[in-house]
Amino acid sequence: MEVFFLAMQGTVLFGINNIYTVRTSDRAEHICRIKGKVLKGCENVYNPITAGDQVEFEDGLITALIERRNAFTRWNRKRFMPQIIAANLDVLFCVASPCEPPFRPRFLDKLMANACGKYTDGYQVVLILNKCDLGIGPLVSERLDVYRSLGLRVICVSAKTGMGLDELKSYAQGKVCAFAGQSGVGKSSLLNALSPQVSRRVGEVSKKYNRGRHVTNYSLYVPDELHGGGIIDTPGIREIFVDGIEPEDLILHFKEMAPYYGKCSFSTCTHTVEKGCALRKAVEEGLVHPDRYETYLRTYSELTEQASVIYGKEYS
Ligand SMILES: Nc1nc2c(ncn2[C@@H]2O[C@H](COP(=O)(O)OP(=O)(O)OP(=O)(O)O)[C@@H](O)[C@H]2O)c(=O)[nH]1
Ligand SMILES: [Mg+2]
Ligand SMILES: [Zn+2]
Repeated sequence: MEVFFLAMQGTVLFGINNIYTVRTSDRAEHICRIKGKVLKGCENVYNPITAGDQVEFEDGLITALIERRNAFTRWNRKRFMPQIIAANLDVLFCVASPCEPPFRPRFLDKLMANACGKYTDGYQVVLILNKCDLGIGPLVSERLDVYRSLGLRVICVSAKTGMGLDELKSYAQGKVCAFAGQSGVGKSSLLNALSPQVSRRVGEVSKKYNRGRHVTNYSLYVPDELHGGGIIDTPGIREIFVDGIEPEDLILHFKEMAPYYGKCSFSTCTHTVEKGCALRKAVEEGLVHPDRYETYLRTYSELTEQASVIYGKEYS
């Protein structure tokens, strides 16, 4: 007798060593591998499938990836490929802490510019400042004000004391949200605090180096059974390299700089050194924060390096 398996559709909760746990709408979980060597549409990426992906599978084999609505990705500089971190999001929570590990605004600038990359239509970016129980110093406070002035929503919380968690919870409810950020800022602690049924491992921040220990090593989607949506916890990022942005378009990914696009003396202006550059003038006049512009310059130079590797393009 022949046995036929019907193709089913489900959401990827997590994958470890190319073995994926896929959840169907009846809440059953299925252990699956990818059929064949490479899944169609997943060529030239570091990892074909991630938490939040929708897939078709049959008899424990994933046969197709359903086209993503969007994804949070980053450029894997070692492998020269994009890395897909979380898929099909409504919200990306960029998580930071005021200290332990230190607040790194340039990292956040890049994380947020990256969040507007090519895959990322249609998700909100929100800044979560965790560990507020440790106090917020004046420098951190000043940068938070800069972010707020750009229209970015900032939610101050503490996974430890529970402060601000109601606001975070009500914002997240019914949405697919992912936590992204440096190691040790408390992404897994926040997931544990918001989803009492979960107890993900959390790790001490190294006293010697004042940074996290990269405790989480794979993305995990925890669906919210009651309200729909859910939370994706992701591994800490040491350094973020933006993915899917052409160097000449980078200016459009910094909200306050975008209005200067096309306003410079030269139409090919890279906004790095040129005379008659409208963005440089805005920085000089104090209309654009110099530190954010510094992030632009560094990211531009990384992107041109990336483009020269991928396409053999040369930028002056
Ligand atoms: N004081 C304080 N400590 C916190 C808070 N949230 C988390 N921590 C601590 O910060 C450390 C790191 O927390 P994790 O949740 O493992 O951080 P993570 O961002 O998931 O780190 P990776 O998985 O390595 O990316 C742990 O020692 C937590 O107990 C908080 O709100 N306040
Ligand atoms: Mg973690
Ligand atoms: Zn310019």
